[in-house]
Amino acid sequence: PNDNVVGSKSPTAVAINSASKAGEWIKSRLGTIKQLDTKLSPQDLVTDVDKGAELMIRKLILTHFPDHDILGEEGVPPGAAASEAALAKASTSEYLWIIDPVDGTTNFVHGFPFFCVSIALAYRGEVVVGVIYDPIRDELFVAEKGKGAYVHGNPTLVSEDAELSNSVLAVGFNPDREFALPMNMKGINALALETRSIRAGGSAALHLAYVAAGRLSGYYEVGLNAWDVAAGALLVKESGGTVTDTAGNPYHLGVRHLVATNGKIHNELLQSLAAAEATGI
Ligand code: 2AM
Ligand code: CA
Ligand code: CA
Ligand code: CA
Repeated sequence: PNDNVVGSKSPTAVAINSASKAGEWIKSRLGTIKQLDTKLSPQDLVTDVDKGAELMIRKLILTHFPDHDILGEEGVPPGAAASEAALAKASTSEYLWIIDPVDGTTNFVHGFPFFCVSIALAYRGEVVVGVIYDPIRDELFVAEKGKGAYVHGNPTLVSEDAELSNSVLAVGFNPDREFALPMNMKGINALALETRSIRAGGSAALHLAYVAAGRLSGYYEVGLNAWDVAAGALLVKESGGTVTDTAGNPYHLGVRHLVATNGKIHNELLQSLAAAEATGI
């Protein structure tokens, strides 16, 4: 899976083409944001670039697959209940595309160069294609269920670290300050002491791509949505890693409290979060 399949009509090719085109446009808009809107809170940002990129991706997908369903972050009303209702409704779809047009909007707005486009395709509720594109580094991550995962055509493989103590993990501070932030802070407190170090880059999808590529040994965050995670979860699994909720149940589209690792540190990480009461479950 690489650039030379663009133009054919496989779902993977359409996902790659859409993510690349949207990503290039997003990059071209970096530093130009004049109007900033918020959703649920002053921390929950949205721009015309988020909306424009989602429309661009929707149009490209529907050109090739007019009868497929699409769940995009900017297409549902803000709020956890809304996203869960949309997901439940969408679970009746045969083919469902799950789009995060800009994952890392806060970074995009502030010029911190760590954001991406995330596009997944689920067949009967199971993710079968995952594409993440980082337009700043021009890195394209592609996974197909049962066929492995790649960054620009080179197979990705999770890291070898077998213990938290020599692992670097990513964590997140997503802006739900009532429920998720206190929970994430408990986990961050524990992991800061038990790991080699932790990072919080501000893009759930890119963190997952980095776990897949062995650049991080794991990622933990409570309070995510399907579009943050769907593509990245497949990338991690197809790279030999493990993805569960914070109770250790296998990943599915409704999982909001996520643990993704190289597999080797998974149980140690789950136990550490449970001991810190940082699971949200
Ligand atoms: P976004 O940039 O697409 O909004 C950072 O920890 C992660 O939190 C990002 O992937 C970010 O995605 C996500 N995020 C932003 N707002 C959120 C919200 N209100 N609830 C849950 N996650 C959110
Ligand atoms: Ca958002
Ligand atoms: Ca997101
Ligand atoms: Ca987004």
